[in-house]
Amino acid sequence: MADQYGIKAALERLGIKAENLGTSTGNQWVDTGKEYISSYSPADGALIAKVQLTDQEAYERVIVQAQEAFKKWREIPAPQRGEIVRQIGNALREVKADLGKLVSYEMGKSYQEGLGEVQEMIDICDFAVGLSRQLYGLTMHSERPSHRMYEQWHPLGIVGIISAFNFPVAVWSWNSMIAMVCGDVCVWKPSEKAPLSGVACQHIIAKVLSDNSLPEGISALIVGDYKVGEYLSKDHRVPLVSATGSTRMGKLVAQAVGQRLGRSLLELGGNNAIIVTENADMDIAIRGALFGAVGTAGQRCTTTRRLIVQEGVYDEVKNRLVAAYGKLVIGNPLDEKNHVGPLIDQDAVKMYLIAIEKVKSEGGKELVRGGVLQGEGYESGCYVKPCIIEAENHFEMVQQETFAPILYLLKYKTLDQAIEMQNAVPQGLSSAIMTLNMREAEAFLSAAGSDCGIANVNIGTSGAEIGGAFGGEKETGGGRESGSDAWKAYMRRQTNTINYSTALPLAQGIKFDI
Ligand code: UN1
Repeated sequence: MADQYGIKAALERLGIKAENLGTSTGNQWVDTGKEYISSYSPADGALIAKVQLTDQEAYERVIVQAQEAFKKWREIPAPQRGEIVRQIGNALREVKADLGKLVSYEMGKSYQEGLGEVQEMIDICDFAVGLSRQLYGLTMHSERPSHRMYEQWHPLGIVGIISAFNFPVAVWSWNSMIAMVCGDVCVWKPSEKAPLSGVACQHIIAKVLSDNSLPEGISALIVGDYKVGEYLSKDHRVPLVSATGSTRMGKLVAQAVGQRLGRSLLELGGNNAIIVTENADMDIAIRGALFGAVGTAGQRCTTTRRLIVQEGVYDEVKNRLVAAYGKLVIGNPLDEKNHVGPLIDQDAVKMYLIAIEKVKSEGGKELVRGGVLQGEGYESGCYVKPCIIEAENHFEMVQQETFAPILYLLKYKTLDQAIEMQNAVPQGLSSAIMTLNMREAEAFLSAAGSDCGIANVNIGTSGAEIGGAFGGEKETGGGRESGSDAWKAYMRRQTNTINYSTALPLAQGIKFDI
């Protein structure tokens, strides 16, 4: 492994060895004796390290330990649980550069975005600490005299977290930090495409838990593919499974969890659009579209996949975007001069190529040509050119999420048409409008406007802050994670009615005297 970016030292400080166990009940690692999966960097194709797979037996140990830990963790007052999360946030501040580097190297996003991802973890820790004193329930007036009614929120138990490769650490922390202050214990299955980021986080959290003499089982790690994910989704001891990934995966999780009437929290595919009206600030529109489409090499669930442009400004937008794409520098994500890094692996490259061919066969016209980069610096075979394709909204490929930097350019006449196009896809995660016209902006945000979970004005579709509830509608799965009152998904609500009178009046005035 060439080490001009200091990867070796970062890995060492994060506790990553050549071979790592992949199952942890908290501080204790379990040797399953099973095979190891290899984590290769899409940046240079090098083997970073290996991680051992979790088997059914080790999974059992994890769950039994988590059940035990839950009994103790739920007894600890929420603000004290918040104190533990505060310490985790501080530990993350200390390793921000190293963890950001690992995320960048293992997943392929730029180092800046790797740092941003760790910052997102720190932010959610801060949010969760405050939340630990604000797990509010309502009080109600009883219809009966000398009765009191209120609701309280209790922890659920074990929360299973299945996360995707593209945000290998932040999305876990959105779930786990909130779940932890809520009094839940967590079992995390990181993506098998970025397992080292998971192992690194487990080391960080384990130290905080053991420094505070907390029991094993509060935050566990399991590693593997969908089969290990199935352990969680089929397990009735896991009342909530929070899953991030493709719609295909989400449907399988939802079915398995639904089968046992458990709860699932799904954050699945997006097919996000920006509407650019004739009243847009063009500098903002172009910059927003550019980062939205090519940031993380198009591998965010919030990536801008469609640009819906008013016909009067269509040529201007097209020409400026094409010029901007011409300035993009593609290469090693750890080299800060590069804007765009690699796709996660060669399968993703294949999907990208298939999508381009397919959309062209449907009538799409390549404005900025795609293709796979070869030669020095591109040896991993995972680097592709961000491309722009003039297309129509109803094309089969335009209706789908391809996790790659392909931007579809679409034309509209009236805002109603644009909103209709924006909504006419199966997914409903993020959306945006670029306009300085208040009527257009408000129409887009109204009930008859965007049908997405996220709708922005003069901001691209990606880069949401943790303070809001994150997630989307339709095939995006309906779940909400991170800020606002998303915490309620991690708790169970209990309605309590207390009678402090000397009689037993029945509700609804029912008489039942003997
Ligand atoms: C994801 O791609 O799964 O809004 C999450 C964003 C990031 C999170 C993306 N804060 O782009």
